Amino acid sequence: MKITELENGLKLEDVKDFDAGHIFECGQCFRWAKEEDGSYTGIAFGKVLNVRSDYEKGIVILDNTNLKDFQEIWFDYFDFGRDYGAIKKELAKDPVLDMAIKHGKGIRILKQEPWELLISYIISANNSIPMISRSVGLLSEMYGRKVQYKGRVYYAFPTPSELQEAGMEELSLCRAGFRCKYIYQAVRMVNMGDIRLEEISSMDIHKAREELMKIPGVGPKVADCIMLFSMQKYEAYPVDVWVKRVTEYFFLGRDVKMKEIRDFAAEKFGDLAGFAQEYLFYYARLQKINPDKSIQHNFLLI
Ligand code: 8HG
Repeated sequence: MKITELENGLKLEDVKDFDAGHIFECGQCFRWAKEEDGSYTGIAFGKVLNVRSDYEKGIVILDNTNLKDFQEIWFDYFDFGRDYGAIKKELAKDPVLDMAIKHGKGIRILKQEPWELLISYIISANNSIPMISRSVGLLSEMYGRKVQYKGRVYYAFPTPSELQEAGMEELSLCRAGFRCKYIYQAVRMVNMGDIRLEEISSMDIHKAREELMKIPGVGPKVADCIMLFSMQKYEAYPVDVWVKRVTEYFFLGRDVKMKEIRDFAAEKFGDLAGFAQEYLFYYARLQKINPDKSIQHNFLLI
């Protein structure tokens, strides 16, 4: 990758497998918004960044950053150290994955922050992506630090100590409904040291899942999302309704229990299950796969 410094940013060339739209709209993150010019602006690690990309030319422009932050934050955040070409090649041996990858070839799994993802995915339970984004945004506006960029105000995701100030009633203003009491409890568990997210990150997937599930509002699916998107547990295969549908529809041909889907993914995709999951999740939502309607299989092979 070639890096050139710009006025208030960086130009990256010879970048492979990077499409800002795929990355920010595949469903893994909640704090990035598309601008009128097609670029995306978001906030992570307390910093606002604007990203535009050209997949075919292999160019990525990062605005509002510098070389130091790129090396310390964004290189890892965008998982630039990983060869997604090799992952796609391996997964595309399966015709269903081949098709899903064609639609989301520029997806990369972001390395997000465990604390932010714990709360975001507690909010995600039985919720839709626009509603999750709204609640995470409101929580940040109420308790997070203000950051300015191009005359607009953005809000960092609040730290555990910033959220400690929030009572149950105030928390309900983030409109996360019944999940607010879980946020309240999770904040306290982390601040009391009952839950240590860095320690959990270094555990194997089974132990990490078990520990995360001690937190109210965290079931196996929420735990798998947190592990995949912030703890580098790439063998996790979070089974939400979309992944359930797409796995049943294309691979299993019948309704099965969650556990059976997880076992199937572990057997079929192994260490790459998490990546396979994200290509499939994005594809299923794009195609609105619904097994209740009699859609012809071939119709979807496009
Ligand atoms: O990237 C995601 N993968 C999976 N499997 N589930 C996700 C992702 N992102 C996301 O928000 N979810 C969950 O799917 C949260 C919510 O339960 C539902 C929204 O469609």
